[in-house]
Amino acid sequence: MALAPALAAERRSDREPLLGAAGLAREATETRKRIIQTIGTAGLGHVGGDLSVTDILVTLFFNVLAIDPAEPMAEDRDRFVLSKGHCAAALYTVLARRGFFPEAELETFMKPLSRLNGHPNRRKVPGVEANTGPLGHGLPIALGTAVGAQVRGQTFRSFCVTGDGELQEGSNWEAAMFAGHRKLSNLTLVVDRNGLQQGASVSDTNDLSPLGEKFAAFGWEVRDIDGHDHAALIDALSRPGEGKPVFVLARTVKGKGVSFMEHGVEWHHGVPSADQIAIALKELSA
Ligand SMILES: Cc1ncc(C[n+]2csc(CCOP(=O)(O)OP(=O)(O)O)c2C)c(N)n1
Ligand SMILES: [Mg+2]
Repeated sequence: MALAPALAAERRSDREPLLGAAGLAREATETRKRIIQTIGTAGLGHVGGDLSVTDILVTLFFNVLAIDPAEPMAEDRDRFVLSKGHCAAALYTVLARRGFFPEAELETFMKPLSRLNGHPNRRKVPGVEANTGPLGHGLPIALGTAVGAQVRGQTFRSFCVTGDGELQEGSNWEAAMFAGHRKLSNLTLVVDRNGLQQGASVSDTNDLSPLGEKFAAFGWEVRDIDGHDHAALIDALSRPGEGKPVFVLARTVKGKGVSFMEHGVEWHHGVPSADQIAIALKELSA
């Protein structure tokens, strides 16, 4: 098989980031408001995990990723896989606000004939790298892109975001083992460590602890951060690994930003009422 031509030394990410930490904080607030409105309109969604992953996604798309909405499938783009595909509303909101498709389209989320399905589809939505939803598949896909880049000498980076409950899926550990073996410094996995899964805490269900130590034992460089701190996220995400894949243990709060949703297991896929939406938007605007 012919190998891809060598790519220009300058990566897309050598361009200036669109937003710094302060701008990301403002963008994350607007994104959270839009997610709540989108889920309210749809009457469906996974608001808790959307709000916990918002800062991670906003930092990736507005600061870190080498991507271009005008050329979503450019060969040298960074690859980003949202493995926790149930949080499609957060991904769509960030993609729309980053310019991949019109923001008004978010109003069609989960409506009949909309391309904004409950789980993201790469054949329908520009900027979606992989079809996800069944938990445990995103990391193996991102791993494959990173191995491909390593074999072909391509310079793009590969990123994946999983949930923490999702890490109970065995496929992740097979991928983690192989990434360590291949010393894939071009691969970064972020876990949205909100401590909750569907209907229960992760620690009560199948405890992952000590999570950082497990990834370190698999040959990963571990960066343990506050997953809502934009400066920490920029630092952890923008540096590739030093001869190892990078595991960003992003400590987050499920339902982050809305007082009555924070840490609430019922908000995994709870849908706010009109009154609750009004309170949430007011809190986020304060
Ligand atoms: C293989 C598989 N099993 C079950 C589900 C149903 N499901 C959707 S989200 C979820 C919980 C995920 O928890 P976590 O990974 O911690 O996500 P987050 O807290 O970020 O929402 C489950 C069990 C699924 N999507 N895929
Ligand atoms: Mg979780």
